[in-house]
Amino acid sequence: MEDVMFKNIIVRKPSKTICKGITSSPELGQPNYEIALKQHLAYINALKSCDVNVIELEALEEFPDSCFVEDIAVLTKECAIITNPGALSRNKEIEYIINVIEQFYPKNKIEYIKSPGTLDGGDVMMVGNHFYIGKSDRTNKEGINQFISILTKYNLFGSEVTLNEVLHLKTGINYIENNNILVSGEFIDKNEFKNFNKIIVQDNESYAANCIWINGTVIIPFGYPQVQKKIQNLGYKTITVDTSEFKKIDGGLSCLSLRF
Ligand code: CIR
Repeated sequence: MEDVMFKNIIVRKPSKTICKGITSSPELGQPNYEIALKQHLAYINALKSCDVNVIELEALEEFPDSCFVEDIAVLTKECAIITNPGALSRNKEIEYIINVIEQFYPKNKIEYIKSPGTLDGGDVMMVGNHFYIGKSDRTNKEGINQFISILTKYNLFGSEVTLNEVLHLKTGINYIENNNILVSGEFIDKNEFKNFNKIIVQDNESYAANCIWINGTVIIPFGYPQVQKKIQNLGYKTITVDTSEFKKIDGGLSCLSLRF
Protein backbone atom coordinates (compact mmCIF):
# COMPACT_ATOMS: atom_id res chain seq x y z
CA MET A 1 0.00 0.00 0.00
CA GLU A 2 1.25 3.43 -0.93
CA ASP A 3 2.14 5.67 2.01
CA VAL A 4 0.17 8.85 2.41
CA MET A 5 2.12 12.03 2.85
CA PHE A 6 0.69 14.81 4.96
CA LYS A 7 1.39 18.39 3.91
CA ASN A 8 -0.71 20.29 6.42
CA ILE A 9 -1.70 19.87 10.03
CA ILE A 10 -4.25 21.99 11.89
CA VAL A 11 -4.03 22.40 15.66
CA ARG A 12 -5.89 24.64 18.10
CA LYS A 13 -4.27 26.15 21.18
CA PRO A 14 -5.78 24.82 24.44
CA SER A 15 -8.12 27.24 26.19
CA LYS A 16 -7.78 28.35 29.82
CA THR A 17 -11.07 26.53 30.36
CA ILE A 18 -9.42 23.19 29.55
CA CYS A 19 -9.80 22.23 33.22
CA LYS A 20 -13.54 21.91 32.51
CA GLY A 21 -13.13 19.47 29.61
CA ILE A 22 -15.31 16.36 29.50
CA THR A 23 -13.70 13.44 31.29
CA SER A 24 -14.41 9.82 32.05
CA SER A 25 -11.51 9.75 34.53
CA PRO A 26 -12.10 12.50 37.12
CA GLU A 27 -9.77 10.61 39.48
CA LEU A 28 -6.83 11.81 37.32
CA GLY A 29 -7.55 15.40 38.39
CA GLN A 30 -8.07 18.48 36.22
CA PRO A 31 -5.58 19.47 33.54
CA ASN A 32 -3.19 22.28 34.45
CA TYR A 33 -3.44 25.00 31.80
CA GLU A 34 0.20 26.12 31.93
CA ILE A 35 1.50 22.57 31.62
CA ALA A 36 -1.02 21.79 28.87
CA LEU A 37 0.27 24.80 26.91
CA LYS A 38 3.88 23.63 27.23
CA GLN A 39 2.92 20.12 26.15
CA HIS A 40 0.97 21.54 23.22
CA LEU A 41 4.00 23.54 22.10
CA ALA A 42 6.16 20.43 22.29
CA TYR A 43 3.52 18.64 20.20
CA ILE A 44 3.66 21.40 17.57
CA ASN A 45 7.45 21.21 17.49
CA ALA A 46 7.29 17.45 17.01
CA LEU A 47 4.87 17.92 14.10
CA LYS A 48 7.05 20.60 12.53
CA SER A 49 10.01 18.25 12.56
CA CYS A 50 8.03 15.90 10.26
CA ASP A 51 8.17 18.21 7.28
CA VAL A 52 4.62 19.59 7.42
CA ASN A 53 3.03 23.01 7.48
CA VAL A 54 1.36 23.52 10.89
CA ILE A 55 -1.66 25.84 11.05
CA GLU A 56 -2.07 27.08 14.62
CA LEU A 57 -5.58 28.29 15.49
CA GLU A 58 -6.43 30.58 18.40
CA ALA A 59 -7.88 29.19 21.62
CA LEU A 60 -11.67 29.16 22.00
CA GLU A 61 -12.41 29.90 25.65
CA GLU A 62 -16.08 29.05 25.27
CA PHE A 63 -15.18 25.44 24.42
CA PRO A 64 -13.04 23.57 26.99
CA ASP A 65 -12.41 20.64 24.63
CA SER A 66 -11.73 22.68 21.50
CA CYS A 67 -8.03 21.79 21.28
CA PHE A 68 -9.21 18.32 20.19
CA VAL A 69 -9.73 19.41 16.59
CA GLU A 70 -9.68 15.86 15.25
CA ASP A 71 -13.29 15.38 16.30
CA ILE A 72 -14.81 18.19 14.28
CA ALA A 73 -13.70 17.31 10.75
CA VAL A 74 -12.36 14.45 8.65
CA LEU A 75 -10.01 15.61 5.92
CA THR A 76 -9.44 13.21 3.04
CA LYS A 77 -7.52 13.43 -0.24
CA GLU A 78 -10.79 14.00 -2.08
CA CYS A 79 -13.04 15.97 0.26
CA ALA A 80 -13.47 17.48 3.71
CA ILE A 81 -16.26 16.26 5.95
CA ILE A 82 -17.39 18.55 8.75
CA THR A 83 -18.73 16.32 11.48
CA ASN A 84 -21.64 16.76 13.85
CA PRO A 85 -19.98 16.11 17.23
CA GLY A 86 -22.00 13.90 19.53
CA ALA A 87 -21.30 15.82 22.75
CA LEU A 88 -23.60 18.83 23.13
CA SER A 89 -20.93 21.02 24.75
CA ARG A 90 -18.67 20.45 21.71
CA ASN A 91 -21.14 20.63 18.87
CA LYS A 92 -20.68 24.31 18.00
CA GLU A 93 -16.90 23.93 17.71
CA ILE A 94 -17.53 23.12 14.04
CA GLU A 95 -18.54 26.74 13.35
CA TYR A 96 -14.94 27.78 13.99
CA ILE A 97 -13.30 25.34 11.61
CA ILE A 98 -15.30 25.82 8.42
CA ASN A 99 -13.52 29.00 7.29
CA VAL A 100 -10.17 27.32 7.92
CA ILE A 101 -11.14 24.27 5.86
CA GLU A 102 -12.33 26.59 3.07
CA GLN A 103 -8.75 27.75 2.64
CA PHE A 104 -7.77 24.20 1.63
CA TYR A 105 -10.83 22.66 -0.07
CA PRO A 106 -13.23 24.12 -2.68
CA LYS A 107 -16.73 24.67 -1.27
CA ASN A 108 -18.22 21.90 -3.43
CA LYS A 109 -15.86 19.42 -1.79
CA ILE A 110 -16.84 20.32 1.76
CA GLU A 111 -19.50 17.95 3.06
CA TYR A 112 -21.46 17.92 6.31
CA ILE A 113 -22.82 15.30 8.70
CA LYS A 114 -26.31 16.49 9.65
CA SER A 115 -28.63 15.79 12.59
CA PRO A 116 -29.97 13.37 13.59
CA GLY A 117 -26.65 11.92 12.45
CA THR A 118 -23.77 12.47 14.84
CA LEU A 119 -20.11 11.65 14.25
CA ASP A 120 -16.81 12.50 15.97
CA GLY A 121 -13.62 12.43 13.91
CA GLY A 122 -11.95 10.40 16.66
CA ASP A 123 -14.15 7.53 15.52
CA VAL A 124 -12.72 7.56 12.01
CA MET A 125 -9.53 5.69 11.14
CA MET A 126 -8.12 6.12 7.65
CA VAL A 127 -6.34 3.20 5.97
CA GLY A 128 -5.62 4.32 2.42
CA ASN A 129 -8.99 4.73 0.71
CA HIS A 130 -10.83 2.82 3.40
CA PHE A 131 -12.27 4.52 6.46
CA TYR A 132 -13.16 2.47 9.55
CA ILE A 133 -15.89 4.18 11.54
CA GLY A 134 -16.57 3.37 15.17
CA LYS A 135 -20.14 3.29 16.40
CA SER A 136 -19.79 4.88 19.80
CA ASP A 137 -21.63 7.08 22.30
CA ARG A 138 -20.63 10.01 20.04
CA THR A 139 -21.12 8.50 16.58
CA ASN A 140 -24.49 7.00 15.73
CA LYS A 141 -25.73 4.73 12.96
CA GLU A 142 -27.26 7.63 11.02
CA GLY A 143 -23.95 9.54 11.19
CA ILE A 144 -22.11 6.48 9.90
CA ASN A 145 -24.59 6.02 7.03
CA GLN A 146 -24.22 9.66 5.99
CA PHE A 147 -20.44 9.41 6.22
CA ILE A 148 -20.32 6.29 4.05
CA SER A 149 -22.58 7.83 1.39
CA ILE A 150 -20.32 10.88 1.23
CA LEU A 151 -17.25 8.63 0.85
CA THR A 152 -18.96 6.69 -1.95
CA LYS A 153 -19.43 9.91 -3.97
CA TYR A 154 -15.65 10.31 -3.98
CA ASN A 155 -14.78 6.67 -4.66
CA LEU A 156 -13.71 6.13 -1.08
CA PHE A 157 -14.98 3.34 1.17
CA GLY A 158 -16.21 3.03 4.72
CA SER A 159 -17.17 0.30 7.15
CA GLU A 160 -18.59 0.28 10.64
CA VAL A 161 -16.73 -1.04 13.67
CA THR A 162 -18.54 -1.68 16.94
CA LEU A 163 -16.91 -0.60 20.14
CA ASN A 164 -17.89 -1.01 23.76
CA GLU A 165 -14.92 -0.22 25.97
CA VAL A 166 -13.40 3.04 24.74
CA LEU A 167 -14.56 6.60 24.01
CA HIS A 168 -13.55 6.75 20.37
CA LEU A 169 -12.35 4.14 17.87
CA LYS A 170 -8.88 5.68 17.79
CA THR A 171 -8.63 5.60 21.57
CA GLY A 172 -7.89 1.91 21.09
CA ILE A 173 -6.62 1.32 17.56
CA ASN A 174 -4.44 3.33 15.16
CA TYR A 175 -2.95 2.69 11.75
CA ILE A 176 0.71 3.65 11.33
CA GLU A 177 1.00 2.77 7.61
CA ASN A 178 2.87 -0.11 5.91
CA ASN A 179 0.09 -2.47 7.06
CA ASN A 180 1.10 -1.90 10.72
CA ILE A 181 -1.67 -1.27 13.22
CA LEU A 182 -1.60 -0.63 16.96
CA VAL A 183 -4.35 -2.60 18.68
CA SER A 184 -5.43 -2.69 22.32
CA GLY A 185 -8.21 -4.26 24.37
CA GLU A 186 -11.37 -5.05 22.44
CA PHE A 187 -9.64 -4.49 19.07
CA ILE A 188 -6.94 -7.14 19.43
CA ASP A 189 -9.13 -9.99 18.21
CA LYS A 190 -11.56 -8.19 15.93
CA ASN A 191 -12.02 -10.00 12.68
CA GLU A 192 -11.87 -6.92 10.45
CA PHE A 193 -8.26 -6.24 11.46
CA LYS A 194 -6.94 -9.78 11.08
CA ASN A 195 -4.93 -9.07 7.91
CA PHE A 196 -2.89 -6.25 9.42
CA ASN A 197 0.46 -6.64 11.11
CA LYS A 198 -0.84 -6.11 14.64
CA ILE A 199 1.25 -4.39 17.29
CA ILE A 200 -0.41 -5.57 20.46
CA VAL A 201 -0.63 -2.89 23.13
CA GLN A 202 -0.91 -4.37 26.63
CA ASP A 203 -3.50 -3.05 29.06
CA ASN A 204 -0.88 -1.33 31.24
CA GLU A 205 0.08 0.85 28.23
CA SER A 206 -3.30 1.02 26.53
CA TYR A 207 -3.19 4.83 26.28
CA ALA A 208 -0.28 4.46 23.85
CA ALA A 209 -2.49 2.67 21.31
CA ASN A 210 -3.09 6.25 20.22
CA CYS A 211 0.04 7.20 18.29
CA ILE A 212 0.23 9.16 15.04
CA TRP A 213 2.17 8.46 11.88
CA ILE A 214 3.46 11.56 10.10
CA ASN A 215 5.47 11.11 6.94
CA GLY A 216 7.45 8.15 8.22
CA THR A 217 7.82 9.25 11.85
CA VAL A 218 5.61 7.92 14.62
CA ILE A 219 4.80 10.27 17.49
CA ILE A 220 4.24 8.32 20.71
CA PRO A 221 2.97 9.57 24.07
CA PHE A 222 5.78 9.88 26.64
CA GLY A 223 5.99 7.14 29.28
CA TYR A 224 5.04 3.97 27.37
CA PRO A 225 8.36 2.17 26.80
CA GLN A 226 6.99 -1.18 25.63
CA VAL A 227 4.96 0.36 22.84
CA GLN A 228 7.84 2.67 21.91
CA LYS A 229 10.21 -0.29 21.61
CA LYS A 230 7.80 -2.31 19.46
CA ILE A 231 7.36 0.63 17.08
CA GLN A 232 11.11 1.30 16.91
CA ASN A 233 11.72 -2.39 16.20
CA LEU A 234 9.64 -2.00 13.04
CA GLY A 235 12.16 0.58 11.83
CA TYR A 236 10.22 3.77 12.42
CA LYS A 237 11.78 6.97 13.65
CA THR A 238 9.91 7.92 16.83
CA ILE A 239 9.37 11.08 18.85
CA THR A 240 7.73 11.10 22.28
CA VAL A 241 5.54 13.92 23.53
CA ASP A 242 4.18 14.21 27.06
CA THR A 243 0.38 14.45 26.94
CA SER A 244 -0.38 13.97 30.65
CA GLU A 245 -2.70 16.99 30.86
CA PHE A 246 -4.75 15.96 27.81
CA LYS A 247 -5.00 12.38 29.07
CA LYS A 248 -6.86 13.71 32.13
CA ILE A 249 -9.74 14.64 29.83
CA ASP A 250 -9.58 11.59 27.56
CA GLY A 251 -7.43 13.26 24.91
CA GLY A 252 -4.51 11.69 23.11
CA LEU A 253 -2.05 12.55 20.37
CA SER A 254 -4.39 12.03 17.44
CA CYS A 255 -7.22 14.16 18.86
CA LEU A 256 -4.95 17.21 18.95
CA SER A 257 -4.63 17.61 15.19
CA LEU A 258 -6.14 17.33 11.74
CA ARG A 259 -3.59 15.84 9.38
CA PHE A 260 -4.06 16.06 5.61
C1 CIR B 1 -14.17 14.74 24.77
O1 CIR B 1 -14.71 14.01 25.62
O2 CIR B 1 -14.71 15.03 23.72
C2 CIR B 1 -12.79 15.27 25.06
N1 CIR B 1 -12.64 15.47 26.46
C3 CIR B 1 -11.74 14.32 24.55
C4 CIR B 1 -11.76 14.17 23.07
C5 CIR B 1 -10.79 13.18 22.60
N2 CIR B 1 -10.82 13.08 21.18
C6 CIR B 1 -10.48 12.00 20.50
O3 CIR B 1 -10.22 10.94 21.06
N3 CIR B 1 -10.49 12.09 19.18
